[in-house]
Amino acid sequence: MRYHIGGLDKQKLLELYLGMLKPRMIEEKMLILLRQGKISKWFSGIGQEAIAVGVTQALNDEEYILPMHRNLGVFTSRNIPLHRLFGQWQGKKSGFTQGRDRSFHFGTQEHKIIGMISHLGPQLGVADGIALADMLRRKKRVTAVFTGEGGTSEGDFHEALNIASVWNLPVLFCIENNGYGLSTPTSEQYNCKHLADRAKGYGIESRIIDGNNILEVFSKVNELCKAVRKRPRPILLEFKTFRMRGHEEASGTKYVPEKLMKRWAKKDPLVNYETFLLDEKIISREEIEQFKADISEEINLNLKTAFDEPLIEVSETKELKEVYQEFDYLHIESKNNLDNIRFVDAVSQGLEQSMERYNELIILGQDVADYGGVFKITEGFTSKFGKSRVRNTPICESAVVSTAMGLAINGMKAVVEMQFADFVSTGFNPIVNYLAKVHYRWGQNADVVVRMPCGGGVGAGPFHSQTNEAWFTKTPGLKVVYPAFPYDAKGLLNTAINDPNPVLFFEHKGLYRSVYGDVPTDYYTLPFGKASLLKEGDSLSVVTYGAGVHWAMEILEKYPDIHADVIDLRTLQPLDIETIFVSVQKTGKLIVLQEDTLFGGIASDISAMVMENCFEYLDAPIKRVGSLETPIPFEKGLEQNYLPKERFEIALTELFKY
Ligand SMILES: Cc1ncc(C[n+]2csc(CCOP(=O)(O)OP(=O)(O)O)c2C)c(N)n1
Ligand SMILES: [Mg+2]
Repeated sequence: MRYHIGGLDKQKLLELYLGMLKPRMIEEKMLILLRQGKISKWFSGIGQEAIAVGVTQALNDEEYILPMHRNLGVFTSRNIPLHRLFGQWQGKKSGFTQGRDRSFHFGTQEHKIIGMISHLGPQLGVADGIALADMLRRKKRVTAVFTGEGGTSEGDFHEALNIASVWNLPVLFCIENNGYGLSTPTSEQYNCKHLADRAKGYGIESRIIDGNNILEVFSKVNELCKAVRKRPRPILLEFKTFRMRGHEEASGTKYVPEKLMKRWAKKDPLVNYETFLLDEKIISREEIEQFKADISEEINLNLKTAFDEPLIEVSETKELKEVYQEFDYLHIESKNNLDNIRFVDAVSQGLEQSMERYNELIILGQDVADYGGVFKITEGFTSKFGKSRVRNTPICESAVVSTAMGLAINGMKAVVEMQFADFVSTGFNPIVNYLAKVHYRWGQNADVVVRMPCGGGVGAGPFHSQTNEAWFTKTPGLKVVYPAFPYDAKGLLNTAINDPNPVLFFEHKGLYRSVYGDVPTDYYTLPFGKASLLKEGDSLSVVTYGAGVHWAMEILEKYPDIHADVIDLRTLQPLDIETIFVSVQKTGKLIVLQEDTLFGGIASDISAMVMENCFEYLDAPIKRVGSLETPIPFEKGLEQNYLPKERFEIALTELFKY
């Protein structure tokens, strides 16, 4: 291996050596502990240390770095106290996730390290968001993000590179090409010569770097960092290296040809560099022994601290509480200056006034800029707030949601407009796995609202009509809002944007231009978790939300004998179950109406909760009404047959007569 010292001084040369020595020694210790059954799983980065260490040392401490599962060198280079790392791996309190997530699955704002989620790809879009926030604040900073070559096959990789290119974001995309993704060799992973060549397709620069040569890694990345800080842009780096151990220790390396192993063993980044330093008389054998003894002592002392730490205390209340970031709801009253406006205008007003309120609130979505979005909710926003805050995105929901997450990590707020709620399926992964879990895992909030124009009755067929809230009410960590009236839509959207937690905000597009209401012209908020009682009666209780509210009210008009409590849930998570209980205890009969297909929807859970808590009060079996268990058909008659309005009428009268 050839080393070029360039302008590096002795101190830097030693820093790079020690930077690699420490993670190597920690890993060697971990392998012993693993064999002794003292730790559970280990993903080895032995042989790849030069990349993590070289890249981290090229960044400034305030620059974010987003490592993967083999990048121990990132964590040690940012000087995390070792007992905290060991505590993390043992699920101890001194770790970073309070026993809630393992290995390198954590982030720490203190060290500007944002760890991965198992799904690999979202990491890349998150880096885009972090870099976007830096760029909007005109901070001359670089963000570095890692992926394996296997991870580059995920759509997220392509989406994130494309976004970074279109927006010219200062991100270093670092591919560690170590020959294998689990047992899959590169020949079965991709079909181009170098992954770096892919950069051309996205219109960005790339470099191929010898990932086992610490001086090459550091010097080249250091140069690139300087260049990117000066002129922000994304760069794709392919580090050629090799995975010297199994995917994780248990899975072995039987499938790796021995010849390859031998060839790469000769390129060990630590051994070669050490030899070079000795040959050049930059370091002596005695010094090396001393360094090793010091690190060994540090490891042992810190291991003892971690092992001595008691097991984490289990508290159900604490676990439940920390799924969400605490949010002090601030109630802001309207000043009674009312305007009769449509649902769609109320959403637009709420969004506009929130944009005025928070100058670090960013709107992301397809066609949301000058075009104003397909429903025209952001029409005129660019002239008021500028294109940097009202951002058209390429068609890539997953990386856009991840970008919003990155904005939140870097202290901003984001609203993502799904063009249609149906398309959230291609952004599903980061919502349910990243945004929903991040606060519980390591205390980072996801200050993101995803707006979801949803719902049927508009003749739009199976891919533009779904009301898919049940995909999200199932997932702890998300809040789900579903207003039925303009007044609620505006007040709840304002709260959703104030709330630092991830909120799925459903807007029924059938209501957009058909429902009018009196709405205060100025800013106000409404609380989550408070249903509204639209109508009071003692015959039975109707519980519903969204378009269901309007169907129920319309049908009840036809039956003046049925005196119903009509409860509009407004938010599904949190759910105002108390209001439902109180009503059922009064009426003794409950019918729950939802637009979504019935099975697995919120009506089923409400029904179960009422059964469990109000059984003695019930005078009839609870009725649940939802759409037919089919995809949503497009033709008018078929769609009407699919939707639950008519079935609701039958069920309502049956329940009344029961
Ligand atoms: C979405 C998803 N698919 C599959 C996996 C299982 N898995 C975890 S790591 C990995 C291999 C990744 O290979 P690469 O990106 O090359 O990284 P390396 O492990 O080689 O460092 C696989 C298949 C996963 N965690 N997430
Ligand atoms: Mg790999």
